[in-house]
Amino acid sequence: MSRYPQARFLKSANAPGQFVVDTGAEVAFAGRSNAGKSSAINVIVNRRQFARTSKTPGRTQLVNFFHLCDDMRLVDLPGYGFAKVAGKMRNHWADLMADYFEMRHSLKGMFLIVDMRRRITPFDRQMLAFAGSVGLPTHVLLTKADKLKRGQAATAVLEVQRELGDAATVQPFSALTRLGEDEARKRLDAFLHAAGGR
Ligand SMILES: Nc1nc2c(ncn2[C@@H]2O[C@H](COP(=O)(O)OP(=O)(O)O)[C@@H](O)[C@H]2O)c(=O)[nH]1
Ligand SMILES: [Mg+2]
Repeated sequence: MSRYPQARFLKSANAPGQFVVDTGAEVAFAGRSNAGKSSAINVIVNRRQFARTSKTPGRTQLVNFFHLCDDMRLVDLPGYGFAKVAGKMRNHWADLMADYFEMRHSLKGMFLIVDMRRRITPFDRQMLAFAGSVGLPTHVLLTKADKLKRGQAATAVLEVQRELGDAATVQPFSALTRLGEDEARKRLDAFLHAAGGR
């Protein structure tokens, strides 16, 4: 059963004027493209094709809003293979992200999806900087844990934890084996239900 039985896609936005009404609470999901963000969202929401995996060209460069329950939302942020983005496009992306992080009162936390084998990339540092600039708590899912041996996975978690320090909490995750799904949902709920503003 889905943990969020009413979960549904709301709308995609390419400009701040298109964002959904800024009430209630929302948590943003960010990740370098191909890190496994859509797969992680599908596991957490417990719906197979919720946020489509890979190949949905139209939606991947937009801010996608999903209703979870009551006045609570999950927001799928655009992720780039950072180096590949041409100048103009990257500027548009950076402006859109800056606007989103600065203006959203309902934004309560960020999930950053990181491929455990690649560790923290420049894209991830950029997203951590956006979150840090507005005092937003961040939780890192080190995903694709199934691709590493257990010891290597544990080392990756420790190293990333050490690198990020107080900037984020970190957990191992796998969309394939569903490792870490309960911990991830708990953190998502904690962000959504956190009292007060940031
Ligand atoms: N083995 C493994 N593959 C994964 C995992 N998560 C995602 N993938 C694969 O990685 C690729 C990119 O995943 P996707 O969720 O589309 O990444 P996104 O671009 O960040 O949304 C797809 O081929 C997925 O099947 C995981 O936890 N384990
Ligand atoms: Mg995706």
